Amino acid sequence: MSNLLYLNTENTHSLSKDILKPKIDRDKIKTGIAHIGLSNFHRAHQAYYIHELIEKHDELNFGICGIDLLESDRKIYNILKDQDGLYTLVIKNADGTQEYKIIASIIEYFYGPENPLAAIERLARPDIKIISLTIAEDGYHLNETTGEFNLTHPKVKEDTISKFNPKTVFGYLTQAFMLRKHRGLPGCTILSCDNIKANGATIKKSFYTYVEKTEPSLLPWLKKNTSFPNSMVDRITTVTTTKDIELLKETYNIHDQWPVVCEPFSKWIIEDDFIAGRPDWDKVGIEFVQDIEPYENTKLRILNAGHSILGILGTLNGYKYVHEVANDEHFIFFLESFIKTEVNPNFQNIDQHNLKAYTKEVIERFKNTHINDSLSRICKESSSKIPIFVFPTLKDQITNHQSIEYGTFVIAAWCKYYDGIDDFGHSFDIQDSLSNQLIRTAALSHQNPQLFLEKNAFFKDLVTHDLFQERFKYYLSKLRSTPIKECLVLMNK
Ligand code: CS2
Repeated sequence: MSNLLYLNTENTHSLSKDILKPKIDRDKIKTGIAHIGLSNFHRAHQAYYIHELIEKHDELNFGICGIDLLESDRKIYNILKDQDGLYTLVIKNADGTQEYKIIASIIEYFYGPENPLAAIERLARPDIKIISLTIAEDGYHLNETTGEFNLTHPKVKEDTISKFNPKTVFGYLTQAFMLRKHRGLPGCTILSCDNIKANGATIKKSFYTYVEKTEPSLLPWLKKNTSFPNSMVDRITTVTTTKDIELLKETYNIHDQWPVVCEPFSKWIIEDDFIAGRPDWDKVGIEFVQDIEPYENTKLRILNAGHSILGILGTLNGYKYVHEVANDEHFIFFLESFIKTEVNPNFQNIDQHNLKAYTKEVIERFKNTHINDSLSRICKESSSKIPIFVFPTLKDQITNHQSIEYGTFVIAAWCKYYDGIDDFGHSFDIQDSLSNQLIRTAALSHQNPQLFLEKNAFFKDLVTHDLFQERFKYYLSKLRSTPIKECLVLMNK
C-alpha cells in the first residue's frame, strides 16, 4: 500500500479511475444550505442528492455548510476538515456488487462546541436559504408523557440561561434568527430530515415554544419569515466499520477516515413549502407533495417499526445483524403478520395492494446481506423510537377494538431486552439515554410486570388499558420462560 492517498481535494486528481471522482469544480459552488448534524445518514442522503444535482445539473447555489453541535461530533468534524469535506459513499447492492462515489457537496464546516458564535453567525448569513436537520429523534427534546416540547429538559434549560453558548439546535436557531431580524435580513426554511411524525410541524411547534420563552419579541418575525415543510426520508445507512475503511485502502489505495456505507435504495419526499427558494431537487428524483402524512405513516409504521422489531427480537436470539434476522423465516413471518394484521388495516385511504408491495420491498431491503446493518444501531435509543414507530399502531388498534397481540408481544420483548441477556446467556450493550431507568424498571418487572409500564412515562394511557396490560403480562412471562424462537413458533401458528 505504498501509494496510499489520503482523501482531500489535492489527492482526488490522482485517484484511480474506477472510483467515481467528483466531476465538480468546487470553487464555483456557493453555499445555500446549512445542515445541522453531519451523521452518516445525512452524508448518504441529503448530501448525496445535492452532489448529484451539482454534478449532473450544474446547480451551483446550494452547496452545504455542515454544522455539528454535539460534543460527540468532534471526530466527524475534524475528519471532514482534514478531508476538505470529501468522503466516499459506498453503496452496497444486494447482489454483492458495490458502487463508490466521492461526495463533494459539503464545502464548509463548523463545530458549535468549539465556537458557538461562529456557527450562529454562519446560520444568520442570508446566503443560507435552507437550514436542514438530522438531529435524531432525541434531539427534539419532546416530553415523554405529553409529546410536547420539553422546556424542562436540562439541556434546554441550560440554553435558556446561557443564550450565547447553546447546546441545543433551538438555542442556535434562536440566536441566528435574532441576528437576521436585527440586520433586516430575510428568513429561511427549516427542513427536518428525521424519522419523527410530522417532523416539520414538530420542529416548528417546539421552536416557537422555545422562542416564546426566551426571545418572545422574535416570534412575529419568525412567523412571517420562516417555513417548516414536513418530509419523509429513507435510505438504510449503517455504522462505518474498520473493515469498510480497510477495504477502501486495499481496493483503491484511498485512506478515507470515515466513508459512509448505505443501500442502493433512496427516497426523499417533501412538502413544497420553501420560503426562500429551493434547488430543483425534482431533477434528481425527489418528490414534492401537498401532504406527507400517508408516506410518513407507512414508512414509520412499516419500515422503522419493522427494523425495531427485528432489532429487539433478533438481539434476544443472539443475532447481530438485520440481514440475519430478516433471513430467518420465524422472525419474518412474525413481522409480516404484525404488518398485515395490526398495521395495514389502519391505512384506510391507501390501496392494500400498494401496502403489500411496499412491505415486500422493505423486507427485501432488510435481507441485503452485504450492508451489515448492526442490530445495535437499530436498538440504540429505542426509548425515543418505539413510541414513534410502534405505539401509534397499538393505539389505533385499541381505538378500533382490533387485535393487539403482535404489537403487545413486541412491547413485552422490548421489556425483556432490558434484562440485557440473550437466549444463549450472552450479554449485550444497551445504548439509550434512558438506559438506567429502562434497566431498573425491567428488573422491577420480574416481580411486578405492571411496573415497567407504569414507571416509563412514554407509555402514557396505554398503561391503563386492561387488555394491553393483561397481554403484556402474559407475553412477558412467556418470553422470560421460553426462548424467543419458540415463542415465535407459537405466535406464528
Ligand atoms: C432505523 C432507521 O434508526 C432506525 O431505527 O430504522 O435509521 C432506518 O434505517 C432509516 O430510517 C431508513 O430510512
